[in-house]
Amino acid sequence: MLNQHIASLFEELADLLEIQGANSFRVRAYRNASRTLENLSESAADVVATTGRSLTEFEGIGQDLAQKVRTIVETGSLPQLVELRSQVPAGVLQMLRIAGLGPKKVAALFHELGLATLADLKSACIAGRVADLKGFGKKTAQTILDGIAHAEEVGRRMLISIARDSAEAIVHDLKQLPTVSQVSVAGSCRRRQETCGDLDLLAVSADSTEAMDLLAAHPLVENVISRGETKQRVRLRSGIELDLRVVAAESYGAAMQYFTGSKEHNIVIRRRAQERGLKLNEYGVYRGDDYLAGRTEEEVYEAVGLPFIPPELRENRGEIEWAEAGSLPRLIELEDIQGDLHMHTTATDGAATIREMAEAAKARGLKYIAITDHSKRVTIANGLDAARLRQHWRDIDRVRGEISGIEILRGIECDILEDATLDLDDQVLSEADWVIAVLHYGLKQPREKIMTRLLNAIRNPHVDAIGHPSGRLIGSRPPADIDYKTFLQAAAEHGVMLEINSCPSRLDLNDIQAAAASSLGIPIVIDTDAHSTSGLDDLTYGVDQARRAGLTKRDIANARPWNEFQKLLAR
Ligand code: DGT
Ligand code: CA
Ligand code: CA
Repeated sequence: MLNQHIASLFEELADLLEIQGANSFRVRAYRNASRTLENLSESAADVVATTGRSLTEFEGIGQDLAQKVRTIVETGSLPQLVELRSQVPAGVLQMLRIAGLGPKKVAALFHELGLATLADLKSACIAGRVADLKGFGKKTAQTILDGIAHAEEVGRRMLISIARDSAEAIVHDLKQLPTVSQVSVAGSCRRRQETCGDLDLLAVSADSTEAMDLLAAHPLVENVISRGETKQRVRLRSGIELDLRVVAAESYGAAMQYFTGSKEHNIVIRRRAQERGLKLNEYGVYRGDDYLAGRTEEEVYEAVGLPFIPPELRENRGEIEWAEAGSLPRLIELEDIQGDLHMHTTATDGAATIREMAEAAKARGLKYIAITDHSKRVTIANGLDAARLRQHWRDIDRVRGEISGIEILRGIECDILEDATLDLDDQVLSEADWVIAVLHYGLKQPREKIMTRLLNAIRNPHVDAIGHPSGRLIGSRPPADIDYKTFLQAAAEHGVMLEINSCPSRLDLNDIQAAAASSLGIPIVIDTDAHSTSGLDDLTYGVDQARRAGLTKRDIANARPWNEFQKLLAR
């Protein structure tokens, strides 16, 4: 069981307690516990289950909490949570995610108006019942309606991070059943798309009833939508739906190939089968009525004359031609990454100190990092002016002297202001080891303005990289209007690196832009933009995005060893 999963149960507990009007001290204790668990360097479940050590040795975890974690690890849930869930409907919890609604307001909507779902809430807003409620008013009712509309729009797809966490937790638990011999995620989640519409799981099991019963009772599952002999569809508490299909062992590879998709990729693969006089479906590869293959995906691809194609490439964007020609790229892997060049500390809006970030990076096997706190324009994050930045760099120097085995660059994430100048002057930028320039404000400016800003930053001799170029937040903020052809040409010409920001709501550059950038020889840096030590774990999402772009170790600047990265930087 993942720490994140345990943390989310505590977070849910805090939400439920707050809606029930519990005292704020208790609520805060659970929220703190949730954060502590997320930042834990070891698996809480392993500590509890295999080492016999007590969790109380970790900071911020007392007796009571350690006992609760143990109960979760051993039983999958908490009696207290089950009790609260029976009192507060899931729809009420979903209201918390609507902009403008906190636990107090949600409690009023639930207890005083009896609203239990988003649909209830919407009709009550339209009917004027919400505006009439004490402490609400017409304006709040309208904000809630707008929030619901937005939630309906983005709620249909979920970020890959949430998709992966849910899928992997359920896969892990299904694997524990002795009757389940194989189980894996398929669909867009396996292809590592930025967002997933629903989750698709496949299993081989001697007893499908047992697998389906486990899923029906799983702590992440809200309710069962439908259940047949071999297929079950459930709704998760996060709102997303999941299909579990139980297939025969000889069909597992064919089903994985079919349900991984994409549809566009599968159409071409099926056509190749037909051209060879074969029939390909989710059960196997057939000649006439004779079963030829289907136990593994490798077999299926081999039957159509191709090597195995990594799921991240299956979008019919050239991967079949590469496979045919034997020139599939050896995709970058998480283990290839040597450094992380974008992260924050308590100097601005990060949760950990320079030292904690460096130690955490080192513990993850990284050989070099850049500390890149915000520049002064970002006032809400307590951005640094030149004087504070120079002091911050002295602090970094001190930590450098104290920790061995990891290089720490004195960096800055410098805003490209709305008037196209940089937020800090050239003198101070010239003293940095590493400068990432970014757009944060004025993202809605017209294309020419945006381009002037980006091109000015690229031409500045002190700028090493452009971070999260489009500034988008998936599902909530649209990207800036960039002319990528001009942008990429300028970056290539001036030797400026471009970032794939690994934050799951950013993933910026996206896959197509990253492929285009790399094809021009621009070194790509995959950064986490971590704001806490656990944020360093987001690297995996950036690596997945790079894999979808078809990139290899050679294409990624921070996959190079320190001495080679240094040379690249000196250019
Ligand atoms: P999503 O859920 O919207 O993020 O995207 P996917 O790719 O997971 O799509 P989904 O869940 O509808 O179906 C999973 C895979 O199953 C899909 O990638 C390809 C395969 N599949 C589903 N329906 C069809 C179909 O009508 N024709 C073909 N060729 N394949 C299909
Ligand atoms: Ca899907
Ligand atoms: Ca599906």
